[in-house]
Amino acid sequence: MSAQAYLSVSPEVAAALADGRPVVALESTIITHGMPYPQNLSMARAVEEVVRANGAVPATIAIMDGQLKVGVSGDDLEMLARDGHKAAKASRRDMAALLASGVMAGTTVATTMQIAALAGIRIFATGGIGGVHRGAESSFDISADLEELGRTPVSVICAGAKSILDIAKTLEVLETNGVPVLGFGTDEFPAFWARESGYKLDQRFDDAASIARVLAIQSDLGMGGVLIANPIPEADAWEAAAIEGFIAQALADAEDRGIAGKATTPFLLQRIFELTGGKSLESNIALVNNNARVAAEIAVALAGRRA
Ligand code: PSU
Ligand code: MN
Repeated sequence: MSAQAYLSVSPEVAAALADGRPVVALESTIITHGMPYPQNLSMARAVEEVVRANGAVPATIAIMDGQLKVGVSGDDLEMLARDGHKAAKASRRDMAALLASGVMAGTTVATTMQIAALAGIRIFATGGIGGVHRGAESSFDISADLEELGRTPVSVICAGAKSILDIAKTLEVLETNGVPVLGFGTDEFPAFWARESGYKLDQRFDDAASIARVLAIQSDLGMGGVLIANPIPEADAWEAAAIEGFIAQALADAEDRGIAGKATTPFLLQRIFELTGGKSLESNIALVNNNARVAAEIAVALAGRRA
């Protein structure tokens, strides 16, 4: 069988793709492992509305019932959000086993990119990507997201990487993997909750049409993914110094409890949520919506170029 045989694309998404209309992929680890219930469900629904309001069709992606599902909605979306803590977190290497067992799983940036590419979707909005963890020189903990960006031709719109990660090393690995990092209205790589990280980018573009032009050429060249870094809106942003204390505390707690491997990112997000009294989640939701808007604008511009 071909990989396509495991794909299950919703009628709405399939029709949009067949007509060459703009589609934006959305990940589901952010639902299952990135946010608590029920805020994760309202976020998942709201972000789809933002994509629609900006002229594209949303395609939330997950692994369910032994299928790679593209365009998860209704009861399935609700189940994913409600029972997400029991669901698996699907990285690239988990896919075959999860398809065999039929276990429900949220898809990470890496896995969502893979499935989007299989379905023919080129644009994907998320919150933040995984990266090189602090202390990676001893733990070797580097997210599979960075490899996937180098190899899979899907463009990811994110708000940078959280400073729970080592941002300098993350940018180095992106360069090694040949991943273009384009600032959207910024000269700096943003740090998720904060608009600035202190690390300059080589490429800046200020509108969706200019980004779409780069993506079209990247595709003509037969190259891999592109990372588009879109800072959190000013009104929802934190000062880097204000969040750093919470991050340091969360990292210390993770070490005390011996948290490692794929549990690390979800643990840190949950601890920061608790330590900020829920405020980190409000900012997280705001930046995801902002990324969905920009992703839809880019998808519309790209569809316009092809027409
Ligand atoms: N960052 C967030 N929320 C998330 C994630 C990252 O703010 O939910 C998820 C994404 O799905 C990302 C994954 O692809 O965590 C990275 O996990 P790891 O570090 O285990 O590769
Ligand atoms: Mn890891």
